[in-house]
Order: sequence, then C-alpha cells, then structure tokens
Amino acid sequence: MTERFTPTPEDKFSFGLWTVGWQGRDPFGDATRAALDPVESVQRLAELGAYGVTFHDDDLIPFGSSDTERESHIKRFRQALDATGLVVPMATTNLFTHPVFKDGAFTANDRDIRRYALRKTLRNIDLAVELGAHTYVAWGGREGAESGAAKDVRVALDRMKEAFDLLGQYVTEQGYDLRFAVEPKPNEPRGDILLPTVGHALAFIERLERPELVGVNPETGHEQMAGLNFTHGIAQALWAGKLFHIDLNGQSGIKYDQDLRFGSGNLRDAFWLVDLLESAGYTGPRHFDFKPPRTEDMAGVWASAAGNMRNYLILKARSAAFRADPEVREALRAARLHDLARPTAEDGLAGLLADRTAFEDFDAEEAGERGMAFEHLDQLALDHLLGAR
Ligand SMILES: [Mn+2]
Repeated sequence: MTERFTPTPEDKFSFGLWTVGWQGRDPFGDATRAALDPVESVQRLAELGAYGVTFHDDDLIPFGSSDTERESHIKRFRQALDATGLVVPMATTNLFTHPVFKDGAFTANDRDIRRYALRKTLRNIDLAVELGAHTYVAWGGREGAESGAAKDVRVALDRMKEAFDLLGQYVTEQGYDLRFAVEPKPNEPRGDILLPTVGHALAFIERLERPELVGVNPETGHEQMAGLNFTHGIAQALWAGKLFHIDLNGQSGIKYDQDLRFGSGNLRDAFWLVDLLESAGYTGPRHFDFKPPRTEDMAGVWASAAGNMRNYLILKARSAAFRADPEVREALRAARLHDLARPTAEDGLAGLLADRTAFEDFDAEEAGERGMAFEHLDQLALDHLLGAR
C-alpha cells in the first residue's frame, strides 16, 4: 500500500527553492533555521521523488551579486540539475523583498523603479529560458496600497498592462517558448493587492496586447484568504484555457497566508481540487508553494515536503475510487449531472420560443418539488475521502 503513494518524476511534482529554503522568519520572529544551499535542495527534492524545482532570481543569486558570483551560482545549480535529472519548469522574479519595491514594482509610483523592475524581470527571463523553463510566474505582492489616494488604481492597471505588454513583446522578439502566469492574492504584504483573485486576473489578461501569452498561477491559500472556493476558481481558469501553472498548499479559512503543506487546512477542497485536475487532464506541474512551519528543524522540513506529494497521491487515489464506484455513477445520474451537460436550447432560440412545454405548459410547482439528491452524492464522496468505502 505504501509504495502506491511514493512519488516519481512522472507525477510532475515541483517545489520552489524558497519553500524548503524558508528559514522561518515571520513578522514577529527571527529565522529558526539556517540558510539552505540550493544545491542541497535540488538533491533532497530529487531523492524525495520530485521532478522539478523553481526559483525567484534572488533565491539562486543573492541580490547584489557581481556578474562573476552570479555565473558561479548558476553553474553550481546547473550541475546539480544535471546530476539529479531535476528540471526547471518555471521561474519568477523577486519584486518584493528589497526596500526599493516597498511601493510595488510594475505599478510603483516611481517611474525609475518601474523601469528597474522590468529590467530585473527581463534579465531573469533570459536565465529561466536558458534553464529550460516554459512558464514565468508574476506575483505582484507589493503592487497595491494601504490608503485610498496613494494609488490611482485605474492608472496603476495601465502600468501593469504596459509591463505585461512589454514582457510579451520581449519573449516574442527573442523567439522564446515562454508563457506568463499571473498569481493573484487579495492582501499581504500590501493592505490590498491589485489583481486580488483569479477572476480579476482573468479579466485583466483579456485587455493585454498578447492575451494568448498570459494565464494564471492560482494558489490554494490565496483564493481561500478571500473566502473563495479554490476548486471553482481553478475550474473557471481551465474553462478559459488559462491554467498555465498552479501553486498547491493548505490554508485554514480567512486569515493570514498560512502556506501549510498541501492537504492541511481545507481537506475537502483539496479532494475536489485533485479530482478536478485529474479528471480535467491537467498536464502541467503540480507545484507546491508551501512553508514548512518555523517549529520544524531540517528533518521536519523534508517530512513536510514529502507530505505534500504523499497527500496529493492519496487524494488522487481516493478521487479515482470515487469516480469508479458504480453507486457514485448512479448518484451522479440521480443528481442529473448528465442533464447539465446537455445544451439548454439545441433547438435554437426559435425552437425555445415555439416550445409550449418550456413555458406555457411547464409545471413549475411539480419541477420545484423534485429533490436533487446532492446529499447522498456528497456523503459518498466523504466516505471515499475518509477511506470508509
Ligand atoms: Mn501563499
């Protein structure tokens, strides 16, 4: 039974260097763990069964490194990748740690900071492509405000669009096979962040010059911080053809960004999420953006990392059992999911208007009395999730 839940590279699990490398510094306390060498992270993640590793520029190359230092950091990292077979499916830019980004990057009020942020991003895009990445994530953690007059949001969105249009122009002109994924978050570290949810991001993308190059990278906890149903957000991103990447983790309701390991927090939503990704045929990386709690030593960090993958595989098995259960199939029928899949008016508008059974002869009282049988269906799901079936 245990081997069933042992990850292999075919499972496409990936981790950010900043996840296992998080030293446990929070707004109230100092680091509880020593810095982790990216080379060690690559080796340990490969041993645990991951297939990929991702990074912010500054995770790999400390901010302010000279060109020579930069080259040596990249060389060591590349050697570790070659030795382990780990790939780099995605990279991103740190546009939030240094004080220069305190009012944002692409939407900072200071124009010279916006230009610097774009150059920092373009430089790391070159490295991302060199290392084989096909997705470039953009999390605008500092793009926002704490007070009303400090940020003209409509103008800031003009600047945000300008930034993504320039990035799209750059990868097109360079001939890079790279797409962008916007990562929404409602707040933290800013009081309110621009593009706060998956829905906001999807609407923004459609206003860009090259919308086909830009999708979303939703994070479990970020949507749940806004009180939203993460699985529904992912379903809409899939429906729009925009799920370019995903950040999996755990969150317990509307509070600070917990970044717990996947499977912690809202377990039922995690079950439905895995059920959706697997049944929708999502082929991208299953990327974990979590933080091993600062209570943990290094053994706890690797246990936490392994737990993400194990929980995903357990939920995948539970979801497959749920979908294969004949009683579930019957319950899905009773809940009339097949009827939802049928177009409402395949006879067209004229047919709908001519159909007396649709209105004049329709018995709303009778239809209103039909039970939906959702509770039985949901209990079957819970039985499978809990291993009771
Ligand atoms: Mn988070």
